[in-house]
Amino acid sequence: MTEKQDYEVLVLGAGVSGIYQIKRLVDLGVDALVLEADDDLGGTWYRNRYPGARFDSESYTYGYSFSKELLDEWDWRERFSPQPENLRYLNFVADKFGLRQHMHFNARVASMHWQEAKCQWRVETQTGQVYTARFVITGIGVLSVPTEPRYPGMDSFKGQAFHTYWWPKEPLDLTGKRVGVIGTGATGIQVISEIADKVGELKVFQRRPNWSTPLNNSPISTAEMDDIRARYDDIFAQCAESPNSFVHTPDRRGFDNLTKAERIAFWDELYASPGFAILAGNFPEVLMQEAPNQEMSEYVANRIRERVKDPALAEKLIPKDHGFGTQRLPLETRYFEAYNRDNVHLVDLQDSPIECITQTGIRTTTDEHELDVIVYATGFNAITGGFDKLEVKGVDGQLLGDKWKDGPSTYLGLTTHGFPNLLMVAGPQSVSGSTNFPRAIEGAVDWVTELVQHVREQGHTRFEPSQEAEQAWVEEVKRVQQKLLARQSQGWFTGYNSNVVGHEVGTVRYQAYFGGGPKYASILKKAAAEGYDQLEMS
Ligand code: NA7
Repeated sequence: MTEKQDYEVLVLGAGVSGIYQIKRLVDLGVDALVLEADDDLGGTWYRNRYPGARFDSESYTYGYSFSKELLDEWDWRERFSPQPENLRYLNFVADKFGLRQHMHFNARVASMHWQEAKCQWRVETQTGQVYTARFVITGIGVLSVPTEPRYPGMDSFKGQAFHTYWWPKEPLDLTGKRVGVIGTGATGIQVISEIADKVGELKVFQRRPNWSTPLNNSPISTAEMDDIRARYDDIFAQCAESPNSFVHTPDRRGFDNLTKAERIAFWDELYASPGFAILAGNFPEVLMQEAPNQEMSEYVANRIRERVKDPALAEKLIPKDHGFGTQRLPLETRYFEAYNRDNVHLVDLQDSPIECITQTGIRTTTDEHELDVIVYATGFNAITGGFDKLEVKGVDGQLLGDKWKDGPSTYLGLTTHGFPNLLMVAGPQSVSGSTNFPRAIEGAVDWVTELVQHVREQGHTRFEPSQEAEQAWVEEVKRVQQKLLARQSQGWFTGYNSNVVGHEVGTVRYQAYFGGGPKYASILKKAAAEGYDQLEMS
């Protein structure tokens, strides 16, 4: 029997986005299939198995909100749940709603070509399997393409070496091992904190330090979970009103209306509060204006100085090149205390850059570091990386890669001109890269699904955004980004990645919409209410 190849909708990716997307389509009776590159579902939570991987979002704001039954049945055990539990949750959802039968695994899409005459997409996997579909919806994630440095000799290392994204599935005993971690972003900080007291010796290769503040994780008791369950409506309503879609809302008392002592007392509270309170519950001025940002940065620097015993080492861990919150804020659990341990050593790459990887470790300009394991916590080709890996050919054979050569260009982060019937959940220039991810994608999946329904009901077969609508959205994305102190930051939010050509220092890209969840939701709602009049349909 030959396998069915033609579907009305193909969904790319069985992560957080793809799971909800297929649920909505199946409920509507749409003939749809998910193609997943990996051998199982879960996306980010399937892959990132490194020790310490966990939510920075309160767990109960990360779960899906669409099903009361699901909310009733699932118990979160920690305020910031770890990766194994998160993967278990996504499997629970897929199994509960029978979604696995609508997924093909080991189906890494290599190319997607628009066939105008047939008004359909021709999708081919790396193994040569061909599918066709009227609509394609991507749910390929914002942090799904890991990037490694390009140091000479990387292949010659005789020990174990891997990117955190590819941390081995089989248990890895690090007891007594000499481990090197390159990178101190959110991932590096999680892994370093977790393994510091488990390895023989840990060397952290830091190029630029990041600001980082306590996660303040704690278990969730049964009674607390019952209370959370009773408040789910309020919790999700609170997220819907918060710019970053967390349970934290900015403090609008006015930075200058308080004395410095009052501000510090407030920051002491935030420093001891869970999650992103210190970012999302802070004064908005901290992220928008130089002087408040400097005062806040100095406050956090002093907290680091209190926690790291060696003053010279503390200074090396304090960022000097960017202000607090202007890059993605990693949250930590005893990260700074790790450096007080005798078996943990910071290798400052600003003093002695890496020259090469050798058979036995890492050579810097001044030292030879003998290692058993090298961990590349070196980040991702964020937000647009998943698209760069696909050969997407639109109208008249235009390549999406060519169109987006200098940065993405979309209408609402969901569609792009010249690529009909292509919808992107968590696409570039949406809020998915800049807010609490599941809150953003639920809104996007709902919008996308309702659009597909609308197109079908109107008897149309093709749509794409007008060039003018797309241009207007790109201008809005730029306008908002230019208001933030983060606009020049060397972080993945703004497309920086030293390991990807075209993303190095000095290149500013407009990859995400920073206007906040509530504003974005209202823009989507308006677009739908106005009959999607910015989309050309036929
Ligand atoms: P990030 O935040 O992009 O951090 C990557 C880190 O790796 C950062 O410290 C980089 O230093 C460092 N890096 C990257 N390339 C190199 C080379 N070639 N040499 C030395 N150091 C290097 O990625 P994460 O995985 O930590 O976090 C990504 C998101 O995943 C995170 O925000 C969460 O949402 C989940 P640099 O700053 O470039 O000097």
